[in-house]
Amino acid sequence: MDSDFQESNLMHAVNEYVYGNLPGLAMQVGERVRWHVISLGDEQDLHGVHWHGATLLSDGHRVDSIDLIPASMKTLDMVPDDVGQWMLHCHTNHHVVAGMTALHRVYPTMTKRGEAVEQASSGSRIAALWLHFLRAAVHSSP
Ligand SMILES: [Cu+2]
Repeated sequence: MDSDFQESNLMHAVNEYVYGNLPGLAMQVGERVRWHVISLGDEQDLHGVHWHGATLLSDGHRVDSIDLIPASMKTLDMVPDDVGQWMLHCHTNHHVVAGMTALHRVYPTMTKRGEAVEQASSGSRIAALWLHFLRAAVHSSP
């Protein structure tokens, strides 16, 4: 079978969700967030993971994107400082076109009375988020 045709029938997902529909990537300003990112698959699964709206520490380097080769994992630390809804996605063109995007939401820190605080004191908790970057065949009804 033609390899381009095969590729056209694959979706590229983050935790099995595509096109920004992955729930649960929520955090507060100033919170310490640890991201564990994993690439599964074969030589087709070379990912360039890019976070918008924040930077991360990876092996002592301040980054907003990383390379992720197949069968590998990286751990990165983030302290978000901008409220908003931010995209994270793969930079490999045919992956992002086939769905490899997600959104992470950064909320303001609230006081007990529900008022937003400009900057949270860091270190309140560490949130661990796991992301799996993989592709899967499109299933269709017979
Ligand atoms: Cu990718």
